[in-house]
Amino acid sequence: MNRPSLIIGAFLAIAAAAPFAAACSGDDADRRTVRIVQADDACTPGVIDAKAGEKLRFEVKNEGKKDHEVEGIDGTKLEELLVPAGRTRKIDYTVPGKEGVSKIKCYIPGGSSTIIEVRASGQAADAGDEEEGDGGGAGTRITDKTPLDTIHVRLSDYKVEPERPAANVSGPIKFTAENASATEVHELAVLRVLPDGGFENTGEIEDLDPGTSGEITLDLPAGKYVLACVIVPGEAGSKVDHYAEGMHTDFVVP
Ligand SMILES: [Cu+2]
Repeated sequence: MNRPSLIIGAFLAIAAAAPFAAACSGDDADRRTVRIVQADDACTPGVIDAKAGEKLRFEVKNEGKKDHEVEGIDGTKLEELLVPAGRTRKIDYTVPGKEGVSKIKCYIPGGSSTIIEVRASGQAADAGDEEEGDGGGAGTRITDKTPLDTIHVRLSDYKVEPERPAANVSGPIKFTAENASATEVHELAVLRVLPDGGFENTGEIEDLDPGTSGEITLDLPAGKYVLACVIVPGEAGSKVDHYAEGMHTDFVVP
């Protein structure tokens, strides 16, 4: 082989390898940024159009005076994200690899809520490693440490009733929740009260069908908490806001 063809050969090898390298390692570069703006009465936009399998980066800007949360609901794999008043936070989301609608709840616990629909259309941009929602736990303080205390909580229409109003200790605390309702899906969210009066959603036992139970262990610092069901209209087939209906109760971690 003479020299010019060697150079051409090397060039072709690089040209062929480049898109592959981008697909493997350029995760940040090929994410499309989608801005979500939170005001105290609603979040916008209400609909996000995307391609099946598309990689998105939500840039969530809270222009309100209250802390907001965003999280995936009804099987959408998006962890809770707390956005304090006046701040912007980013979170990555990969659209499921087939056509359909994923729901994201943008809300103030006990306040306004918007369900944002991510509408996936067309062929998968990158079919493959999507995961199905499992209705399991999610949250920021989930731990696999051995719990130091266990709190049993009864959920009904529309009450949250822990067996005790306080834990015995701070640290890893296991919550078990039973949904005693005959008809409604409920969940248990452990909300930590922040100095500004907002909430951090430390973890949830999500989407408990009537008559079912679940558990979660959370590593909790001392402080004031609220045990709540934060299902909003349009989530899990509900027509009402469960927190507003009374599904919240104060709880203390000493
Ligand atoms: Cu509920």
